[in-house]
Amino acid sequence: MKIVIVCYPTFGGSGVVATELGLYLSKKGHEIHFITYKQPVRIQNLTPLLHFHEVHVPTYDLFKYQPYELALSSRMVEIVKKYKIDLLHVHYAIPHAYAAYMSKKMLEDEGISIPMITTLHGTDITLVGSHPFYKKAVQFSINNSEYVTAVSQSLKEDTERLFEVSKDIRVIPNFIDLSKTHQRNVPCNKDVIATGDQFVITHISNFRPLKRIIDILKVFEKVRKKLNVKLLMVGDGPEKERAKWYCRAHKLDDSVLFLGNSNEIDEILCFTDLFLLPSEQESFGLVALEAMIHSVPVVCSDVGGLPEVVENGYSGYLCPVGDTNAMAEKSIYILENEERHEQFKKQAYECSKKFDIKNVIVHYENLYEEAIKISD
Ligand code: GMT
Repeated sequence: MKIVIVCYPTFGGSGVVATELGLYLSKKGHEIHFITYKQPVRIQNLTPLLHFHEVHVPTYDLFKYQPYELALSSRMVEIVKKYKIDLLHVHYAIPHAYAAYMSKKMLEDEGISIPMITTLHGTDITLVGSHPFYKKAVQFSINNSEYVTAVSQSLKEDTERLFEVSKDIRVIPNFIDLSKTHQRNVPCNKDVIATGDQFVITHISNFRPLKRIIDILKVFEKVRKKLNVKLLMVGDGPEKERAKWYCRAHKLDDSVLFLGNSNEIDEILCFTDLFLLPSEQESFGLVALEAMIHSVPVVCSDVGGLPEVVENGYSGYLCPVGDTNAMAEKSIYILENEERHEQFKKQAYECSKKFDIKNVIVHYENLYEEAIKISD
């Protein structure tokens, strides 16, 4: 099949999922065309089956806001015609689903019929999409997609609660390429970060307010009273400065490291002993799965899709949002006993296996085939 994938090219979960999906599909022999404003961060090499088409938005003084979706939909029309594309798969509803619908209509005008699939990732629904300024347009694009998928049952239910949806939303969970992680053979040098007997606790995110960054530091402070620990804060975003300030004020500077955005997530997770994700909302929590694949137990909040990813008391613990005491208690419980820690590590890895891309990809391929068939 010849498929266009539209996504955000950044470190965010939706972009990572879309990129990994495209990479895997191209390895399976499908022709994949990414259309976005920058080459996605996880794509290093383009091949005859893996293309990237940049969307340029020239600046023009009259515009206060540059019309990205206009440029994107025109680019989609151009690529569909040039490469005889079979299907559009857009990740993240805003503005991708809207732009895809426009390109679909423009193509119809030229006698070309093309199906579109929209995959909802979370914030496009729960945080931004349901805002009155966007709601109508998001609802319209969801209802006019041939198929709509959500990355968790929880996100499907949120979408049905927040929008008037006339489509049956299919749940296709996020995934991880287990074989790729095994092949990578990453160096696992814990001693560059921590002393021999120190536990490494890690958090990775875009440091937006919904990640509850200060909760991480509060949990860490409590754990530090009992155990020799170091905290790695990976990523960048609006809450980072406040977090640094908190560390200074609470004299945590010597045991908290802020690493910024990183392409070395596998290397970092390889020597991590525990992962913290106390988010206010998380429709799936891809980063929790990325930790688990590296045998890292996860202590997180009991929200959204996280209970579908992390098994309470098995691959980690789910605690009420904001309950930093419970999160600290569970973290200490996992780490303080070596045998127990080993058990949790093994179980975290076991749990991650059900999200192997090999098991998930077939759901997308089947959906693509159905969509192409109905639009013929
Ligand atoms: O979590 C973020 O802030 C990034 C966001 C995104 O759109 O990239 O992540 C969302 O999509 C991910 C991939 O499907 C999910 O794993 C995240 O849980 C989801 N974030 C939220 O729901 C807050």
